[in-house]
Amino acid sequence: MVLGREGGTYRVLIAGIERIAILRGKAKRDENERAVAGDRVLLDQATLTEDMVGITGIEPRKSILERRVQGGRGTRPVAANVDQVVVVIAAASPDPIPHLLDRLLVVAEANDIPPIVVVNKVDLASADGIHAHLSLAGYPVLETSTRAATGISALQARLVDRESVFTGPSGAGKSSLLNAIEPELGLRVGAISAKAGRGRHTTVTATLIPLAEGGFVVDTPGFSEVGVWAIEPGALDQCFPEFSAALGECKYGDCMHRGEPGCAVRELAEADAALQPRYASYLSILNELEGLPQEWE
Ligand SMILES: Nc1nc2c(ncn2[C@@H]2O[C@H](COP(=O)(O)OP(=O)(O)OP(=O)(O)O)[C@@H](O)[C@H]2O)c(=O)[nH]1
Ligand SMILES: [Mg+2]
Ligand SMILES: [Zn+2]
Repeated sequence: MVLGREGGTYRVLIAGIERIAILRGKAKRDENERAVAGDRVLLDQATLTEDMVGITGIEPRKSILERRVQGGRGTRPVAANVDQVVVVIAAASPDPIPHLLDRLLVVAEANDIPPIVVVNKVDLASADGIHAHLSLAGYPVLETSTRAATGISALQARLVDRESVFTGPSGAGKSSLLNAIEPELGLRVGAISAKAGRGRHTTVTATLIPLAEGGFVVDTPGFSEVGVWAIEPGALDQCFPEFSAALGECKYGDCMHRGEPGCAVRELAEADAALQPRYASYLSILNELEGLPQEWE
């Protein structure tokens, strides 16, 4: 299991022990076959006794989280085999922005990685608004407070034996939650970490942190900046689970669910007030996607 990469070397976990590894042979020649955090790799047995273990190949990935290369030339893998995205938002301080939450959920959906939502800081305000916003989407919504020490074990149970990427707005309490779950981590808490992190996003790859109970968390602060860019506009509707009953029911097969006649998605949204903010997020992300140069251009 690859925990992370620093330049040309990898930190890998072999039978519970962390070792340094480098690519060898075919794995080294094939530039596209770069291993990333979360990859299961094949090792050269003969190198197990050496200082640097040889990686000879990468096992097929069950999922891959990708980020756009700066300047828009293709994508680059960030983390492999991610099982779930944990979207952390605060009930207050900073106040939740439903549209930002929806963007993060869309990024997870577009990468085919199931998300869960954690509403932290419930000691400051109620999570009812978030529950209402997501009532029809069907995502698990947990409530936590690191201050009041509530909901931590329920979140911890969700992380066991899985690889989870934490994402969410700065100040929501991601590092605080991880520290509450795994006190040995000693992650930096406070607004400063975001600023320091932002500048490094382009160069630092994701790092997997092993959890004592089994499982890994990924501490890339950049996931929220992976952005919605890689999504084909016509596939955005599939990133909103509550639209599913209406998909395929529109009058036009290529309906984008804006104002087209006979649009089943729009009818669904107009019939149910609970769906309207999510539909508004859909429209806003759609406009954004169509304003950006596409991958095939
Ligand atoms: N009231 C309250 N404050 C909290 C809670 N959890 C974290 N905080 C505070 O919120 C602030 C931000 O917490 P962090 O854990 O650094 O937030 P983060 O999501 O990691 O932020 P970035 O690293 O900037 O993305 C800190 O001052 C924490 O002490 C909570 O449950 N309740
Ligand atoms: Mg943090
Ligand atoms: Zn439609």
